[in-house]
Amino acid sequence: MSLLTRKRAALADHRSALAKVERRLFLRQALSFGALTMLAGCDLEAHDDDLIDRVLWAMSRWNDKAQAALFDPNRLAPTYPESAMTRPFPFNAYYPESRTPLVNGDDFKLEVSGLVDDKRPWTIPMLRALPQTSQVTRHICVEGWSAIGKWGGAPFRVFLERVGADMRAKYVGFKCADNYYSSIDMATALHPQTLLALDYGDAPLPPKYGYPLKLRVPTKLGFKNPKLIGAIFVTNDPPGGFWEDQGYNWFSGS
Ligand SMILES: Nc1nc2c(c(=O)[nH]1)N[C@H]1C(S)=C(S)[C@@H](COP(=O)(O)O)O[C@H]1N2
Ligand SMILES: [Mo]
Repeated sequence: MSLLTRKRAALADHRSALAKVERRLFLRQALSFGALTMLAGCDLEAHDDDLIDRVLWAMSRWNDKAQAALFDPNRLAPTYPESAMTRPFPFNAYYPESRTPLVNGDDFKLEVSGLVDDKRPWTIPMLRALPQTSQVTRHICVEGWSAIGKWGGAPFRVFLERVGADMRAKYVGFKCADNYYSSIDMATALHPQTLLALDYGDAPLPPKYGYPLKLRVPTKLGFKNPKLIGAIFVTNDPPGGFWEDQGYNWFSGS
């Protein structure tokens, strides 16, 4: 290989490392440009991948803390008139729509575990008996699209109060029927717009939008809105998430 070819190859490597960086880092929040420039200035070699990885994870953890500190528990996400709803509302998951699991609502039981007083499972009628509300908000996906939808259900705060959740715990985690999983910080769980959604539009969620239960969090990016929820737990151990564990920033406020 000529020197030029080798230099080009090294540069291509470096570029793909930076592309990875961009994919991994949270795009909408203040990303430390200086840090990126510093990394870009390094003479990156293939064997530095591990180091780059560790630096990026550390930056992302720092970013989580900054976002948590900046999060205003009373600031509301914008709401829209029903006429602004995107029709049809897009479907997205880590698989095609035809593979959406069909959950049987009749024998559905939501499991509740971790730092809560009452671990009794919840049926759909029990969830519907909670005070219901609805909102029209914008869903923003990291994949580069956003859409406005209407979700109805119980304020998640009310649910957490009913199960006697330890509100000083750090995280609430979710497990889904399609093996997806995610988690949010307690401040966001208690935010007035965070909904344990049972409805899309004015009807029960269709399977593709998460039947029977979805967490609608308008203050976070789409991937932190788990659909097809089967279990909820309260914990102080970082539960991570399907995309979060692959490098998407964990806090991911929108
Ligand atoms: N159970 C489950 N929830 C999920 C996902 C998934 O693959 N499985 N994908 C997430 C992502 S990336 C997005 S953008 C939204 C899409 O929700 P929608 O199909 O209602 O538009 O669901 C989120 N919640
Ligand atoms: Mo997404």
